[in-house]
Parts: sequence; C-alpha cells; structure tokens
Amino acid sequence: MIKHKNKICIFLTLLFLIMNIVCINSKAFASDNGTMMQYFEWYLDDDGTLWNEMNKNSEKLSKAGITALWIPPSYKGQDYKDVGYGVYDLYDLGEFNQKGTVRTKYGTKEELQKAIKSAHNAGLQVYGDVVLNHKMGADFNEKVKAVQVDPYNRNREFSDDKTIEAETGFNFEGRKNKYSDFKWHWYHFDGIDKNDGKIIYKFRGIGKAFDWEVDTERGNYDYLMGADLDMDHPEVVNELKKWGLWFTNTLDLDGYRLDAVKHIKFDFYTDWLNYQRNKTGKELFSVGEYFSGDLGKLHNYINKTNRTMSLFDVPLHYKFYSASKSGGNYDMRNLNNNTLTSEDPTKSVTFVDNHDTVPGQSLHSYVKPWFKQLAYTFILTREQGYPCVFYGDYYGTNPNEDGEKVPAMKDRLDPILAARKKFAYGVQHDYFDNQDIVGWTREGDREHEKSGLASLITDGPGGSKWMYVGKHFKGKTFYDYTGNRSDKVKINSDGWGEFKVNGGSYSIWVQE
Ligand SMILES: [Ca+2]
Ligand SMILES: [Ca+2]
Ligand SMILES: [Ca+2]
Repeated sequence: MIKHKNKICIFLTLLFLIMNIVCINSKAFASDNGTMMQYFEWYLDDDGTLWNEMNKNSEKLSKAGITALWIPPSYKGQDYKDVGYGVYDLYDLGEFNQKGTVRTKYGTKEELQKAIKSAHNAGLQVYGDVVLNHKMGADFNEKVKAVQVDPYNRNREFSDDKTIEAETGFNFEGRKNKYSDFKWHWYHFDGIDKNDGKIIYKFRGIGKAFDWEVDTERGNYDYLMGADLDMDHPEVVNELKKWGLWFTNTLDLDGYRLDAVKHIKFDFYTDWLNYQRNKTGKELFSVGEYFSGDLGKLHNYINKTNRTMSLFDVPLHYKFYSASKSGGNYDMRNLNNNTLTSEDPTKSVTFVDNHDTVPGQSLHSYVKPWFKQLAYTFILTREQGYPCVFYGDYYGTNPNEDGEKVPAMKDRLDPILAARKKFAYGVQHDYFDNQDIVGWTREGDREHEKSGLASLITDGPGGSKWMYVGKHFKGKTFYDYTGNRSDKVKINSDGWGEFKVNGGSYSIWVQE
C-alpha cells in the first residue's frame, strides 16, 4: 500500500513537472507584439552622442514595449553634421579621419558597436539605414561629357553635349583601402546636379542612361541628388553587395531601412536583399522608403521586388496629416481604406511622422500634436501593420531654423505602448461606422494573460459605441488604460459593452 502510494506520488510529481515544462514552453513561445522605433530625428545635436545615448536607453525602451530600433545612416557623410543621407564613405562608420572628423554626427564606430550590443542584450533588434541612391562630398572633380535635362521632365534633354566638371571622384585617402579598395569614378554614376538641383546633368557614354524601372514622377525619377549611382553598371552592383555583407556582419544587423527606393532601379534591391539573406542566413526584415501617397505605386513596387520588403504606409500618414488639420471635419472611416495597411497588411510599416515630415523638412506633412495620440492608438492597438514610433514624437525634437519643434509625448505614448505590449492580441472587430467616432476591439489570446481591449478615437465630439469584445469577458469590468476616462464599463452576458471617449480624444479599455 505504501509502495503504491509512493508510485502515485512519483507519478503526480512527474505529471506536475511535465505540465510545468509545457506551461513554461508555451510562455516562451508566446511572442509579444513587435514595435519598431525610429531612433533619431533630423535636428539632433551634432555632438556625437546618439550612440552613447542609445546604449543607455535600450533597456528602458525594451521595457516600454519597443522591440526593434531603426538607427540613422551610420557612415561618414559629407561633413560631421550630416544627418547621414549625404553619404561620402559607406565603409567609414566613424573610424577614419575623413571629412575633417573621425566620428560621424552620432559618434564613433566603437560607440556604435557598443550601443548595438546593448540593444541586443536588451532584446531589441537593430535595423541599419541603407542609403545607396547617391554619394556626396567627392574627393576630386572629373571632366565628364553630359547633357542637361529638364528638372521636371528628366526624359527631355535640352542642351548640346558639353564637357562639365563633375564631383564624381572618390578615393577615400583617409581609409587607405581598408575593407575595400574600390574607387568611384564618373562612369559609376548617371548624373549630377548644380545650383541645388536647378540644373541636372545626365552623363553621356556607352550604355549611359537613367535607370529603369524607377518612379515615373518627373518622367524618370532615377535622379534625386548628389552623384547618382548607376545601377546598370556591374561594378557598382557588385561593390554594393559586398559592402552590404560587410556592413551587416560588422554591426551584427537584424534588418534594414532602405532609403529612397523609388529612385533606385526596382530590381536592384530584390537581388541585393537575396544576396544578404543567403550569405548571412538571417531573415533580415526590410522596409523601404517609397515616399508616395499613390497606393498603386506601392503595390507595384512590392510586386516588382517579389515581396522581398515591406514599405512604409505613406497613404496612411497623409490621412493622419489631413485628419489632424481638418478641425473635426475629417471622415474617420477613411482611415481604414485605401492604405497599404488595409490592402496588404503584412507588407505595411505604419508610422505617424518621421525625420522628413517634421516642420522645415523636405516632405513636411507634420501631424498636429492633438491628433498624434489618436494616430498612435490606431497604429499600436490594431492588428494590421508593423508600427514604427518616431523618436521626435517620443522624446520631442530640437527647434528647426524657424524655432518650431515637436513636443515630447513620452508620457502620453508610454501607456499606449504598454497597451500594445500587454493587451493588443487576438481577433479584431471593427466599428468604422461613424464619421467622427471609430473603434475596434481585440478579443485577446491565451498566451497573454488578461489580454483583449476596446479602442475608440474621435476627431469630433465625445460619445460612446457598443462594441463586442468577447463572450469570455461576460460580467467583467473594463477601465480606460490611458486614464482619459475615469468611469467603468460592465461587459454584458453576450460579450458587449458600451465604451466611451471624450471629444477629440482616445480611450483604450481593458479588463480591470
Ligand atoms: Ca544607368
Ligand atoms: Ca537613382
Ligand atoms: Ca542611376
């Protein structure tokens, strides 16, 4: 009898252990929602401290719900103040004395590597910013035969061929051939500009032409700025592939943000990304910057690149922008149609603003502060899209030339980020049935305890909406996690509740 009891005891203990292992494993497999942060803004001080700041902040950001950082272009620009898009030397990550400085705007290579290590230790992925459309700050000029083209229709040539002085010679003397002995010459490029883009020259030569297929704006939008790389030239393509592998391995990157893809031959990145993925064996998540409000163009690019990358949902950003300026007269139902997120959600990266849309920048379309919180509630608590939180919204930006700045919204954004991390799981139900108040619910899932939520946003007066959140919440009480409302909502026996929102505001209801 005692023996038998022992056996039962051992059996129960074993069963308990197995159950525990199963439980622990299912917890380990329960993945939290992914949230990217664009870890820079245009007007950051040029004091070389960003990498050290990132080193210190990684742990905090991870706890706040961030899972990946998109870092700014980290190679030597035309001068130490360059944000990174005026690329001089792709192999100089703040290591060589070039352009009058060793460090870049953000710090040294060593500081960058430390920051990335800290980010990885905190469980954050790191995406590098890849700028391959153009180069700037040439070491010497070359004489090149060229023709002038109409800046508004690049297919129209309007001069005789002439010989011009072009800033196209790059020999990187400060680097002394370390990592690569490739030297750039005029024949690796398609054209340059003069007078801040008022004059555009297309180079002449065997096989020289603006690349195709690219965006059709201005006839052929291959040329954007600087010395435009010729992606038809095999030496260029090979060097950029080789550099990509060096860059990815040197910084142990987990993915990329690809700059200005609409100005680069569409099949270039398909090939480049396949190469990096095959050589590294990594997934290398990638998002392209195709800055256009024309959804058809985004679909076309995703198809032409064989779905190898996601794109930023620019049409959704423009909707946020117009809603924020419409003084309550925006039809909020529009947020959920004709966007990349609504039509191709797995290839969409959602964002509210970025370094280019802030006041004073080239794509100025800044979402007004009162609406930003509504927009973040939208991108962070809905199922569709991979959201990207902008550094300038979270920490605020420095003032631009006109003294305008973006206020820090960290205190308002942290609860929305926490709501995403804890509650934004499971089946979604949409209530886009009113021009002012729209809402959606998430039923929650088994892996995230107490998950499930009900979100409301309105650009007009406050009000309420009956929404279904799930039968399993029957009899439970919900409260507004953002703190905007202080009342409670009781879920009825069919799983419905009447959720409220204040005028021009947002609320995210979760179980008490
Ligand atoms: Ca070309
Ligand atoms: Ca180009
Ligand atoms: Ca080109």
